[in-house]
Amino acid sequence: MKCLSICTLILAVLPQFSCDTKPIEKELNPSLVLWYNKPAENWTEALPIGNGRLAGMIYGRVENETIQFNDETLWTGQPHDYANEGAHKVLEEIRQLLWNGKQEEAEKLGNEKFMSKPLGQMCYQPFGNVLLDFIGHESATNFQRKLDLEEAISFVTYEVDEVKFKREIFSSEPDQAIIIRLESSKNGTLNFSAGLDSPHEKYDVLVDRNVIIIRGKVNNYPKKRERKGAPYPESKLTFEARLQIINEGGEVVQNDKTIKVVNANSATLKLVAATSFVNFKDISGNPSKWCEKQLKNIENKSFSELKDTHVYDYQKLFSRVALDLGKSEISNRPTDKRLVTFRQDGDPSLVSLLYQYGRYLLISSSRAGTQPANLQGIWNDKIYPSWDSKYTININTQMNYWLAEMTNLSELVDPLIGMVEDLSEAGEKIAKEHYNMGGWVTHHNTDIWRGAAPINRSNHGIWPVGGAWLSQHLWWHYQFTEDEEYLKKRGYPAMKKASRFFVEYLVPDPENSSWLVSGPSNSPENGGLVMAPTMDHQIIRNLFANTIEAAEVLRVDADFVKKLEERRSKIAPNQIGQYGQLQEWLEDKDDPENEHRHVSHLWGLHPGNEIHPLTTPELAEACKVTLSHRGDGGTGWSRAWKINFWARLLDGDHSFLLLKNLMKPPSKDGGSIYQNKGGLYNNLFDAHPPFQIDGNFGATSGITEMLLQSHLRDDNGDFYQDILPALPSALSSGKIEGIKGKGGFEISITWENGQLVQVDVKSLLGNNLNLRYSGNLIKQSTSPEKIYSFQLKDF
Ligand code: FUC
Repeated sequence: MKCLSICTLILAVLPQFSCDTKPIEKELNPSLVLWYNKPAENWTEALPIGNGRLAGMIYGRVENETIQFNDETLWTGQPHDYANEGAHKVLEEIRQLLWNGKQEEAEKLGNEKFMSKPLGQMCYQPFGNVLLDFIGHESATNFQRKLDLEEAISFVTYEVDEVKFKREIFSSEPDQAIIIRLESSKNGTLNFSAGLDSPHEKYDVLVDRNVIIIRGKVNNYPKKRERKGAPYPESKLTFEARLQIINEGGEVVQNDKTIKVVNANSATLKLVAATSFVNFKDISGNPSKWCEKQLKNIENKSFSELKDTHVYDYQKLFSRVALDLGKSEISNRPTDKRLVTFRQDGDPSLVSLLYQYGRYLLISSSRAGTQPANLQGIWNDKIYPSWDSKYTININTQMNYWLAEMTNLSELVDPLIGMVEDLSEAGEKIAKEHYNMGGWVTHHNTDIWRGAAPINRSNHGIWPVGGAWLSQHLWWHYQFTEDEEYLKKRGYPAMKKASRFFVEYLVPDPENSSWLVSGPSNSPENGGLVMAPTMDHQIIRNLFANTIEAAEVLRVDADFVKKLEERRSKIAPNQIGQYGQLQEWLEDKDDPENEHRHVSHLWGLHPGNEIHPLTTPELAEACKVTLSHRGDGGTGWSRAWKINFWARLLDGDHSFLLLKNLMKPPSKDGGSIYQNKGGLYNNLFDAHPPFQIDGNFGATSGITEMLLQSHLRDDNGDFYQDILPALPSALSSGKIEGIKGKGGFEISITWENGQLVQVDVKSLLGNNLNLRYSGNLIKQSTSPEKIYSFQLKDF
């Protein structure tokens, strides 16, 4: 009855809505469970699991289950030096051509003499598939598949002839394996056959007792040669996976390449996998040995032990943050149905689901000691994925990590820090060969081999601030944790070397010689090769400021600090142009009709902190003008960035509008016009399109920015904790627990009817607290581990 009346109510506003709230086995928390009543037809409907390294995509097919899996270290190519030796000889000429307005010639020279060797980088690869056949299950009823974010476990349940079948699948970090549990409700009725295959050309499968083994070698990069004929490096990585099948009841029958389980009660399958990758310079690993050892390590562990260990480990991270935005009857529908109507019904619990999904995906794709999350996290089924599923660092990789510190997942930044450390080594050679300068530099893409030279084409490839932007995350990690040991050993050395490059790189502007500018570079990926793009200046200012402060914290390098201060004060300032817009370049040449997906020159607003309505109101207004030119559409990640921008501009409703524009099924034609792209697939993976994970992470960051911002500081350097700075009217009541502010504060906020009810702040480091709500400030000294509570009346 209740459902009926609510459905009728909604039907009045939603013509295509159908009442689909079927009774389901156990109550599914709509803020924490993705679920569906049919199997996945394609990859972007399958459900992702991962332990930072080992990924799985579960289709939930009844008779022919497929679990497509990856190991994050399986890439084409081999250790490679991408430097174009002596490229620096044309640097000055490119600059002069640009100063003289000869962009085309400058780009031509860049393409001929300044680019990476080869011109592209390598690509992330799929590994294989676990294939499970359940003969006779075609007639299944009561089907459901789900992904429970609370425990990071995917389930498939259905009935055949009144027997209930259940699959439980997870990727365990502590046990470094994908575990598949198969159960039936009646003893002796579990029958299936298991196999492994791979999309690579060279592989073998064999069966050894109750283990299926697959061994192979990665295909070569799909393109053989670059434009000028230089070959792409040959693929050298080898891989191996082992699937062990442990049956309870019944028996095991070995075939040549598959294993059959007959008349069992239940079975546990353990999948381990590895490659010969050791690090970006070393591929001498032995995947066979690793798999053998790993299976041995877990051989005596029962399913329930493995599951308990997994859940305990995962929840240590995931449970730190809880978000409740309320729910209603419509929240109980399958996830794909909820997505279709979200733009009309604005179901707040779908917002919490997407929020926590971002955290889930980061925990699943980025653990200490692994590779950072790439364009697709660690999930990829294509031999030739879009943009190679590598690391695009002119926005995408950084967006992947915006949420990490603020949603209380600090330790997951470790892989990004590790990558920056590698790049600070590989990029040293590029600084030398391409610029004849010290320090290190990285351009707009990198891969597992830490390519740092400019790729593709000069008009967007020559962009030297990739490493400088990445270094922002090194400093954030310190600001959230104040871990001095980390800063000394890892963060500061890379930041200092990045700054060293830019001390030499900046040049005086010929029209105003007291200003220093960047170039040759580009404003990603708009307008071609130029001198003096605004974004570069904002990033370099930020890098210098952070390096100066880090040196002061560590009490080192006083002379270098002076030099950075002097250089920093001369970097060309932000400019407001003829339409009142923030200029994308030093020259006032923005096109108000241009709806380009990148909004690079607003970097200083977000993720930078040099523009804000309270501190630089004119520049903040100019950012609004720019955003009105760029519009409210774009690719998935572009929409996600705009959620963050509008939150920083303290406009919660506009921020929510962008969130709504992101939370829709992707347009049917794939969105040939960039402005019409974006959306979410049925499994809530963000659609560029194609799938790109940055939009997921950027959305979680943007929702956090609506509720808490901590990037502004007072004159003593203490951070303001701005509570509900951009609360949208659509999320008028709710509660968030455990998010983090800079300076070491763990914060929980309750609000109702658009107003704060209570805020609890746990001080982790004993810093001074500047708690601000609705323009009113509470100042409070704190002690570590103490919780401070305030209510609306206290402000
Ligand atoms: C940048 C963006 C594209 C895409 C690619 C991976 O080049 O401009 O939209 O996200 O990265």
